[in-house]
Amino acid sequence: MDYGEIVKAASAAGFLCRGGFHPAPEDGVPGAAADGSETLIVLGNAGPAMWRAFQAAPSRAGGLDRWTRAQVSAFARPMKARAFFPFDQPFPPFQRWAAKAENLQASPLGILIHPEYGLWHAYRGALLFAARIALPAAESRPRPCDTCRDKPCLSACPVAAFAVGHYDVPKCVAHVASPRGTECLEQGCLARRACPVGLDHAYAPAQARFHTEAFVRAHRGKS
Ligand code: B12
Repeated sequence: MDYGEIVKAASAAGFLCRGGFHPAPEDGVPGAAADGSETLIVLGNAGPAMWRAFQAAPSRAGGLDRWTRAQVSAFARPMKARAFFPFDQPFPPFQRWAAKAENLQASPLGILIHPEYGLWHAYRGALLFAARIALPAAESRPRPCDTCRDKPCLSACPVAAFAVGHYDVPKCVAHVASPRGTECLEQGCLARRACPVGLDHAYAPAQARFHTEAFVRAHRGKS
């Protein structure tokens, strides 16, 4: 099994391979060997490709997470890889894994920023292989936020829910679920949309609305 074959299988299922690494104990990959002899590959989406595959799937009525689990499990099985999902509990540290796999850093909003995709990407799974697979070197590129002088992401939220290192979730949810939050609900988070990086990959309104509604539902379910 080489990285190129995994990239192809992931792409046929609607996902992007987002790099990988050879886990050490401090990476918190459940059940991984402690000696770095195994490989974790991170899977995700950027722009509209995964959304199109999901919309075309007859099983989409079961929801994005269930569809993701079925798609990823189906291609992981013949490769004898163990799959992890960002929505499983307890939450696996996906942002930590993704940051290591692709050499990414967090934006002031807390979301990892990618030099090309900006804030318009997310993670859908990770595969653990019981072999040390050769990986492409993670590119070392500067964090776009370091040269972004005005940081419009930090001033675009109508209820100032974001500050560096802090995200006021109850304030955000209350606004998005209120009549004044219609634009956030229908077009996606205004702070995320204010970022000038990767705008070509921004989610279209239907996808933005789907994720925002899921976010409001998920948070309300817990409160
Ligand atoms: C719980 C959770 C939430 C909670 C609380 C977030 C918070 N304040 O911590 C809620 C429901 C509010 C939330 C909201 C959103 N989330 Co969220 N969330 C998660 C989840 C399921 C678990 C996070 C966790 O506890 N991890 C466990 C710890 C141990 O892992 P970790 O990697 O070390 O933890 C890091 C994060 O907690 C991060 N962090 C801290 N503060 C914040 C604030 C924000 C906004 C984010 C995104 C991350 C973040 O810092 C930690 C150290 O790196 C992750 C998936 C996952 N399994 O990681 C997604 C995840 C972090 N969320 C994600 C996203 C995109 C969002 C949203 C921006 C969009 C959405 N889903 O609608 C919204 C924000 C709302 C908006 N204005 O649009 C993405 C981020 C992708 C990226 N590019 O980095 C993830 C990775 C899910 C995914 N499938 O890709 N989220």
